Amino acid sequence: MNEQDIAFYKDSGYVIAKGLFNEAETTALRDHYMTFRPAKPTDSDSRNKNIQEETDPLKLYSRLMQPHRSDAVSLRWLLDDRINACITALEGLEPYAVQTMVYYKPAGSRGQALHQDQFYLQAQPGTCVAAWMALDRCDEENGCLEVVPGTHDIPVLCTKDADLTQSFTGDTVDLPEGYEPVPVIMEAGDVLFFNGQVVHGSFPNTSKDRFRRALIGHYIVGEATAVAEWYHPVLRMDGTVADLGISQRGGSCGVWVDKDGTPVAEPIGVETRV
Ligand SMILES: O=C(O)CCC(=O)C(=O)O
Repeated sequence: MNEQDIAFYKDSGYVIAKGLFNEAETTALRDHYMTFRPAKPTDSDSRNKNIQEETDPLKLYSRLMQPHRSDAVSLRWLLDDRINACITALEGLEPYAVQTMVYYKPAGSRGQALHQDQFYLQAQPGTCVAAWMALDRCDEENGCLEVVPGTHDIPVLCTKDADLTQSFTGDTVDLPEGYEPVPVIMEAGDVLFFNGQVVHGSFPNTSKDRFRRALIGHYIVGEATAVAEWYHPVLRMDGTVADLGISQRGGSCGVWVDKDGTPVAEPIGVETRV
């Protein structure tokens, strides 16, 4: 990360580290996750509650959650020195590592409705940071990640039901006029860093035959002393376990109000979806 990257992140809440992982590393990770994959996901897994149709491409390729807890390759990637150096440069302190996920997103699959990661992670104080690594080229056709500029320093917004014909997850947020998602075009090996407030998501993969695989790490800032229960154990970047508290969802959430013609998100709502 150079000074320009850090300035861009401070202004926008996101920045791409181009080619952070080389071609050989990226190919090895892609191959690894095509074999390290659970058998057909079961209905008893609440993460799959919106994946019911036998013909849904996500039935065979639902996302992997927390693979680093049983897989050394995922753990090594989560704690990689390059990722640590980027987040430390962007946030000023070494982060804690709390989650890995792998998205396969085969052709024809739905995306994930616009949301903020901090709604789920509840890092306190501060926020979380995602490292979203493209394992394939990602563009609008195969449902690349989309971010909403101008949302990196707003409160966590109140959530509502998402459109399940477009999204495999059920929560989304309202956006006022003037706030639009923009596609983040990435090559395999690029890593997008974004903070937990940035509203983001993805649209369906409309390609005929392209995967849109991504490896995602979630971190919380070094100032944090608590995070939601799902994200424990919390790891220091040297792999040792840190003793942080458990934070809860709920409480106040952001609602867009008009301030002299400009939409501003104020923490005056109450979150009921916990
Ligand atoms: O990769 C995607 O389509 C969405 C990922 C995402 O929103 C997340 O990791 O929070």
